[in-house]
Amino acid sequence: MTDIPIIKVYVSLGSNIGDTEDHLNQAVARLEKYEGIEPEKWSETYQTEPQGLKDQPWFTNQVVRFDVDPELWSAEGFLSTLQAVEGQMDRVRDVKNGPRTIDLDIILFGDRVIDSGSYLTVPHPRAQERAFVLLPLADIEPELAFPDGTTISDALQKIDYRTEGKKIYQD
Ligand code: PH2
Ligand code: MG
Ligand code: MG
Repeated sequence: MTDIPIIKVYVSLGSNIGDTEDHLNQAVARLEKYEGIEPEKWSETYQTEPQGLKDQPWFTNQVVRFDVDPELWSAEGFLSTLQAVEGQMDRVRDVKNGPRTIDLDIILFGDRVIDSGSYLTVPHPRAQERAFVLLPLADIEPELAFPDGTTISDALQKIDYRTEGKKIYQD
């Protein structure tokens, strides 16, 4: 018997409606109930300027690392569970990039590179451009490199952003 190693899965959590911190905690608590999904590391939470659609409330963002059992979960299966939790939490997909009670995005699924069309792309195609993903990721895995070799500090050097305590400004 060979041991199949767990997969480190980094998930970006975001909320900009209602009690945003509570929504992030609730999402992690719901995911933890599934066999083979264990939250392992939590970043700080940040208040972040909206990217894309500007005319909406600031977001609370966080990155959480889950240890995932690959015998129980494929990346697609894990994504459908994230979407199920979003649905349980009254996420309504109306305005693209608009306000949401909870958004759960896979940033990295181990070192896997997946492009299964529009359903799932891993690593997340915009992760390296978003300070609200990179800074929380650096809290929990400062030395992390994306599968293409880009480190968090490489990516942060290429974008314009500024911080004020736990606030992240990015146009
Ligand atoms: N999510 C988006 C679009 N814009 N901006 C911030 N600051 N945080 C987010 O989580 C976010 C966003 C689409 O999912
Ligand atoms: Mg998103
Ligand atoms: Mg999403």
